[in-house]
Amino acid sequence: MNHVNLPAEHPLVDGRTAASPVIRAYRGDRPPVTPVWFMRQAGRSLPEYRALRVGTAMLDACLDPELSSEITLQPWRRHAVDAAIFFSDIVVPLKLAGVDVDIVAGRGPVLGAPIRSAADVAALRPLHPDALAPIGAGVARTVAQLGSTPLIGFAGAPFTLAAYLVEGGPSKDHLRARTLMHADPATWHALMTWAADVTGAFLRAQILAGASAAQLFDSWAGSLSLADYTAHVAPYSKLAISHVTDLGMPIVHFGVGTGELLGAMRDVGADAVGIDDRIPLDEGIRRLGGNVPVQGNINPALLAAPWEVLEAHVLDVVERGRAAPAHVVNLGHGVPPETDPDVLSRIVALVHSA
Ligand code: 1CP
Repeated sequence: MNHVNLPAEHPLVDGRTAASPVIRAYRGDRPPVTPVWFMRQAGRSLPEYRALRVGTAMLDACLDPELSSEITLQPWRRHAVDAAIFFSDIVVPLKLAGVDVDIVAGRGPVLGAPIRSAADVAALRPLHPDALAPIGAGVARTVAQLGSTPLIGFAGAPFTLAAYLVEGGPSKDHLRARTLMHADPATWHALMTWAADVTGAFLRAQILAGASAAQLFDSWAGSLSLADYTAHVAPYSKLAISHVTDLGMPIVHFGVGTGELLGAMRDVGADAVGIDDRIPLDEGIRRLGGNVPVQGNINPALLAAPWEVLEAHVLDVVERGRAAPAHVVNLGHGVPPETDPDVLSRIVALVHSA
């Protein structure tokens, strides 16, 4: 791997994480023990998270390096997962670029005003690199404690960001964004190019500060047809990824309900693909041609089922994952807030012994 543009003391360069099970698996080299981490492993399922967050708004927590680092480390200490994922949010770089966005408890990202017209998009400002200093500082504090466990940096893909920007907040079908790409392709192009540059810069800051892998979340891409995805979305995901390809870390690409898009999502430049729980993992592996490392896909609904039911399901996921060159066990989507954290610790032990 070529890491010439990473600092010599980066964990991928100085020997700490390059041979870790997660990094090996993302590169298609199956490690002896199957690695596991959970999307949304930091957050409301942990009492220690809820205690730390009292009195601090979500975005303020993301921009406080001490807090973001501590919250990132909590699930790693508790569950012995094989990777930590940096505690932040996909809308943080939008906020840092001056967009009026807040994360409303129980709802998600909400904008002061939606961004839909050519004039709205023209008023968007670039993200000044200095604004990313709290992100780099949070990442650096975190990797200083993680030792040989890799930190995964992440960012939202341009379409998922546009789904919030155009709608003005969470939506079910992301209909306005799906209309805009056809109704006003020039404005769509300008918006998606801006989003790709801002989210790419956010990802780059995390990698340079010490993250050893990158996950691009196109959570809502599953609302798109393959034709729309290929024509109006994939080029901008590619542009976002182009901000970090010179750094040589592995990239995972994940979306919800993307069974029809898996190959196209890989083709934007991903080393590994995350698969949600709507299709069996071996079917996803087959659709990817059998030669792509995968991540997934425990059904989050089963976290609250009796242990025997969940245990059989986890072992089935591990078994189906053997059809891929390598497999990182994860959920099909994030940890539900009401999850008993001890269940997650039990899954880690089970996967490691399977
Ligand atoms: O106060 C709180 O605790 C708010 C809940 C919360 C948390 C813990 C939000 C609001 N974001 C986060 C952290 C977060 N967001 C992480 C942390 C790292 C980890 O996984 O442990 C990550 C990776 C994200 C990324 C994110 N934010 C995505 C992509 C991943 C996914 O779940 O699909 C998306 C779509 C968001 C938007 C968002 N932020 C928060 C919420 C509730 C939402 C979803 C809203 C919606 O349904 O549209």
